This record gives sequence, structure tokens and C-alpha cells, in this order.
Amino acid sequence: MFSWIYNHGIFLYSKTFGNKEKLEDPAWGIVGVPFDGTCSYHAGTRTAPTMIRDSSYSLEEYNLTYKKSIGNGSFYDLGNIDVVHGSVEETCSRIENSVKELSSLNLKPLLLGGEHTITFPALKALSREYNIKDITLIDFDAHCDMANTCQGGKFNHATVMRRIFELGPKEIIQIGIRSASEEEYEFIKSKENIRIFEPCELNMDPSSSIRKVIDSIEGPVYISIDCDGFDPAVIPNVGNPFPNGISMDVFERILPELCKKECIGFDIVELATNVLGDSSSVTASKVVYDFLTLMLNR
Ligand SMILES: [Mn+2]
Repeated sequence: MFSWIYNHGIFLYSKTFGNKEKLEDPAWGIVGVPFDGTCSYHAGTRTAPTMIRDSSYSLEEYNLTYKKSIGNGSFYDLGNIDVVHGSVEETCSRIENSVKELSSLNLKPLLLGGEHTITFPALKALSREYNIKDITLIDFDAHCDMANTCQGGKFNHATVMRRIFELGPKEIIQIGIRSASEEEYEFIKSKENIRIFEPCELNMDPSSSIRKVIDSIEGPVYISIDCDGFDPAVIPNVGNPFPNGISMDVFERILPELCKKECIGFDIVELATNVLGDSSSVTASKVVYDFLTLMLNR
């Protein structure tokens, strides 16, 4: 009904789920997580899901980057999780329950953050369905987020990868890293199943080393895109901007390699803007659109 209405409240080209029962075939379920409770510098990630959805209305159905159409693909926009701004613990528990519910409907989580902390409860929920020991986490990020605590808290956007490491995944591969404390860097170097790729090496040679690593990944993969992994010229409005990041061109070349894998979940986090149509929101929206285009045309 009303096919002539454009609903700017949902990601463009997505379907609304309504009161459906469990889907026969797996599909992607977009869920916004408007949380910025532990942001340590510039706040504003709580408005990012709205900005990402709205910016999707500037994207053509035909994705010229990959010469494929996003079409009427199998993905649904289910709205936002009712987060609790004063409580990271309660918010994480709601995210975990929501992702479990998505799984029960045969939907794979595609989370629109929100701060980076949200990746932890998502993976925790998925580790009931998949063995965590088999899951590889791809973390696109400027910061390694491996601190044990930050601002006195264990659950924080700067400790999220440490908490995920403690869950015991097969491997954490971090792309775009260029900021860490000495302690975090020593921690990473001491672990065989954490690998980092710095932007300087990827921007010069985007296909060789990373392609071999991605090729060698077996088993389920969760992709987490922290917008600060990009160069601030690409996405300036993030919670903790850091210079000299990954270019869009390099990202567009790495993403198709990742999308050949068995992706069980995806999130985009740390976008911090409330400006309609700014380049940060449009680029973040394009990342989601690129991911969906590639996943739906496999
Ligand atoms: Mn991060």
C-alpha cells in the first residue's frame, strides 16, 4: 500500500519487517543503536543512526562503484534499540537480547551505531549461535581499543576490543590502526591472534598484504567499521578523529574481499554528527550501501 511514499525513517531500499514470523532464508536486519554514553571526547554518536538512514536517500539504486544494484534486496530496517543513556550495562544487555531475537527470526545483525562499545554485546549474542573460537573479527579502526579500563569503566568504547578478545575469538584483524598506548601495543604484539595493519602500508599497497590475510580467513566473520578508521578528510565527524587514515579508494578495494567471506554480522560505529547531508553521514551511509550491495549480489 502507498508505494508512492518515501519513508525517510528507514534505510533506503530496505523493507519493513512488520509482524513476520521467522524468515525461511537468512536476510540482513538493520537496527539503530543510538548510544553515546561512554564517548571520551566528542559526543554525538546517538544521532548517527538517523543521519545514516537519511543520507541513504542520496544513493542511487545502481551502485556504480561495484556495477551492481542494491535493488529490492533481502534486508529489513527494524528501527532503533531503546538504549539507556545513563547505563552502558543495561544498554549492552538490551543489544545482546535484540541480536538474539534477530537470530531467532533468521536475520543477521547490521547495527548502525552508536559508539563502538555496541560491538561487544552483538558478538556475545552471536557466540551462542556460532562457536566464538571460530569467529574472526575484522575491526576497521584508528584506535586499537584494547585498554583494560577507560575512565574507570570496563565497558567503554576504548576497551571494547579487549572485552571482545576476552570472549576468545579465533582472531582479531585490525585495519587502519594508528593510535594506541604503549601498554596496548605491547599487549597486541604479545598475542598471536591479533594482527594490525597501519594505514601507511595499506594506502601505498592496498591489495597485496591485506588480500593474502583476508584470503586465508576461514569460518564466520564479523565486520565492525569504526568511522575513524577512515582519514578525517573522508569522514571528519567522528567521536575521536585521528589524522592520516584509510582512503575511501583503499576501503572500496578491501570491502569486496571481505564480503566473499561468511559474514555473520556487521556494524558501523562512532559517526558523530547531527548535520543532515554532511559528507560524514553520506560516506557512512555509502559504506552500509556498499556492504549490502556486495552481500546481496554474491
Ligand atoms: Mn573504535
